[in-house]
Amino acid sequence: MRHERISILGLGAMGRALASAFLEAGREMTVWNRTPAKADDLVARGAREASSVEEAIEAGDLTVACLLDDASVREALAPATRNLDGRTLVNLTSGSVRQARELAGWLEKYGARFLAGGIMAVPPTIGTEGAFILYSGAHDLFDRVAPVLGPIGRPLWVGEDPGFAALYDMAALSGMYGMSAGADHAVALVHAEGGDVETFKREVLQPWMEQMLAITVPGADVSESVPDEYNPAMQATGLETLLSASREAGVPVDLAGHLRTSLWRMRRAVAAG
Ligand code: FVH
Repeated sequence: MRHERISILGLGAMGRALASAFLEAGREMTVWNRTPAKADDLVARGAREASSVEEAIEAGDLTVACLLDDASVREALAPATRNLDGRTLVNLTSGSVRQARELAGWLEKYGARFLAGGIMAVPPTIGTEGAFILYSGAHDLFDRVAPVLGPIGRPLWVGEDPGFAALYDMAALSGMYGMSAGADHAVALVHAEGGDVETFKREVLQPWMEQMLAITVPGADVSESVPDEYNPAMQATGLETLLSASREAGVPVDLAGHLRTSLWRMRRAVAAG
């Protein structure tokens, strides 16, 4: 089976970035979007516009869905179930582990082969060196389609379980949001106590986060994975000090919800000896 003709369902910010990267790589493209006007620029650059999901699926060796959420994927595919037999669908729409597993089962019922995906990039970084895309599902299918999908970002297979791409995607997002919430909280604290936010960001926060990111990503059980010098009791006390410093500065500790997760893990580690 060839996988060189690609159809894309969904031309939001991400779908358009994906289509654009495929076009630049010389792939034969068919695009579909619920609101047709979003295809104009891609059509001017050589893509073909399908007037229905059925037509898009028929036109591609491989169909990539990148829609708002799981419900929109189900809604878009519902009229096309008869076109799915023998087709390959890659879903790059964000969703939960359960949704990915259920979609895999549903597509299998209609004879389609399926890879679930998670995009570790934002539209402007699609196709750039740092971009990578998580895939889960049958390894033989991944091996076949990975070279075709390469132009949008480095393909990374994370397991046979179709839910794993979503699992790692959501977990990585949690890390990212925790990091941004931490940075928001840090800036709010410096601002509240009259510090110079720009200098703090540039000379303290950024180099500190870069240094720490390299060494402090913990294991599943913090008590088993912390190095000796990373004393959980000291960390728990430090986190409590940080929470009281925030209260003193009048910065809501809700901004630092991630600290409570860390504190909970440290206390468990202390309790476990
Ligand atoms: N953009 C980003 O930074 C992130 C990066 C990580 C991955 N996400 C996920 O990618 C999915 C799409 O995101 P997007 O940025 O393209 O989102 P929008 O620009 O809002 O476009 C949404 C598209 O979905 C179509 N759509 C919505 N509902 C339906 C429906 N019921 N039936 C068919 N299509 C639907 C919408 O169509 P229209 O409004 O233009 O007619 C857009 O094509 C998403 O899962 C992110 O979490 C992006």
